[in-house]
Amino acid sequence: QWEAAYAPGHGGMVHLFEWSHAAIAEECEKMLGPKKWGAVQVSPPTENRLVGGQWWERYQPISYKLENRSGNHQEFADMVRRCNAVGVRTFVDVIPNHMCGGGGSGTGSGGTFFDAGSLDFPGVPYSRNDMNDNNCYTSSGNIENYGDANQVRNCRLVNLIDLNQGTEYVRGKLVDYLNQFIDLGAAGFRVDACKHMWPGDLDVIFGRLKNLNVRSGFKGTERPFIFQEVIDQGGEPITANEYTGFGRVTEFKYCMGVGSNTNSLKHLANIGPDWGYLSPMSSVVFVNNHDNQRGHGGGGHVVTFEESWALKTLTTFMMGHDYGEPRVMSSYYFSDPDEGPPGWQPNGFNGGFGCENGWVCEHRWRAIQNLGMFRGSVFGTGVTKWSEGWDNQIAFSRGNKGFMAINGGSSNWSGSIATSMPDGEYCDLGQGDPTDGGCTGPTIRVSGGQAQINVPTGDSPVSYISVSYTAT
Ligand code: QV4
Ligand code: CA
Repeated sequence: QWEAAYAPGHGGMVHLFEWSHAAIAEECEKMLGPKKWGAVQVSPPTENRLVGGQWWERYQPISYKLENRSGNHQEFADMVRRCNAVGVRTFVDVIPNHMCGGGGSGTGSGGTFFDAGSLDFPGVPYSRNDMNDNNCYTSSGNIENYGDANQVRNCRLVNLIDLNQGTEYVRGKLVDYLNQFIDLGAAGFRVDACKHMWPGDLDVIFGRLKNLNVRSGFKGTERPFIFQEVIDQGGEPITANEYTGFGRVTEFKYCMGVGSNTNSLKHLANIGPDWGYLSPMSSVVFVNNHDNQRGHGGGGHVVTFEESWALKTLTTFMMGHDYGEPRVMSSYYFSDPDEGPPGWQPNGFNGGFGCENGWVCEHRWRAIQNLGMFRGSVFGTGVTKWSEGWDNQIAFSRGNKGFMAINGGSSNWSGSIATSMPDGEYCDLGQGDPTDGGCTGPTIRVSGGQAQINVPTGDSPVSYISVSYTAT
């Protein structure tokens, strides 16, 4: 459950945070498919508690019915089908650790009644016996000390009603919850709050999931791609390594690792296990995520869209380098960290380099939008011919399949750089788009193991080429 079943030539995932199912379906057809991104991570599609429109209310499940502000069951199914049709996989954000915050009662985003005081969720159904309260020994009932693995797993995370994944009944409900997405054609899961569940329970639950759906175009042997959210920045008894036996794990150290080297890109050459990180096969990597871009979930300096220049160089590096399975965050602007998304959806893709009306759309930026094509076309190769310029500039090849140059300096970087690419004239995917046999922007010529580069500084300080996108 470690390999993403990406379509051939596709690579990398984009987190379209808070996008509706209908808007994602359109983005797959107009942008992610043609640009050959591997997958989209979607916000939790299941019924949630209505707290006040904050983004985080979606992390408070009421039932496993597909209905909330992103859309309903039919819209979710339509999205997955249309994305698969253009070679883009869907990864679903799932929340098996808990239900909503304790206290009060009401109806969720799908109209289902719940009572969070008496721990009654008739929409599943779950009741008091399915919860962990009896296994938690803190006085508040919440997690009070991250130094005690038992309470981290059996007590409530910020008062969110904690499910007991140790019982057959709860396991069965969680397996059904995840299998419904596989039936609809989804290809994997971002699993929320795994630090707060016992690894042995997760192993059982993931092991019972169906293979990816043949009727959605999968081979019938592929397992769902599992990546688990475990924030391990050291210093706690629970480690990310406890979870790598049955899926990948989000490598949060990577955010700080790249974020603290924006002015010394050359140090990133061997990022990975040499830095004490998870093995390449076990990790999902990202420059920032929906939590740490707004001060939730883990400390340290992370680079976000607010530092657009650094985000472009680091995202290009992440998508080009061979360590970990990369995820690109696509955000909306906010001034209050609790603030929900704009009340409308992003404008449709028309070849431009962002979105309007409050959406950032990092994945559409000039420097970033063609990275899916690059990643998909260098699959199976490692980093070769690493080289460095004089002013925070790096370049490397991916065997004989691709080459990239990143200009973290303050002036153009031009010259002749060693590469393992074959001779040819290639479309510079960081500066323009491939057309039938050509390119809308500059090209890069490779001859005799040398690439002639001219990487600008400014809006798109990166150049990347692949054998799949020639220009002659
Ligand atoms: C508050 C107090 C509690 C108090 C309670 C009283 O904090 O101490 O007991 O009120 O009712 C929201 C509020 C939070 C509130 C809670 C329960 O922000 O103040 O508790 O609801 O009502 C997101 C947000 C949380 C939010 C949660 C549920 O980040 O703020 O809580 O959604 O709506 C750790 C974990 C890691 C986690 C990270 C944030 O190890 O797993 O914290 N990350 C994931 C998600 C994250 C999500 C959750 C987990 C929970 O990425 O987005 O939390 O699903 O590091
Ligand atoms: Ca728990």
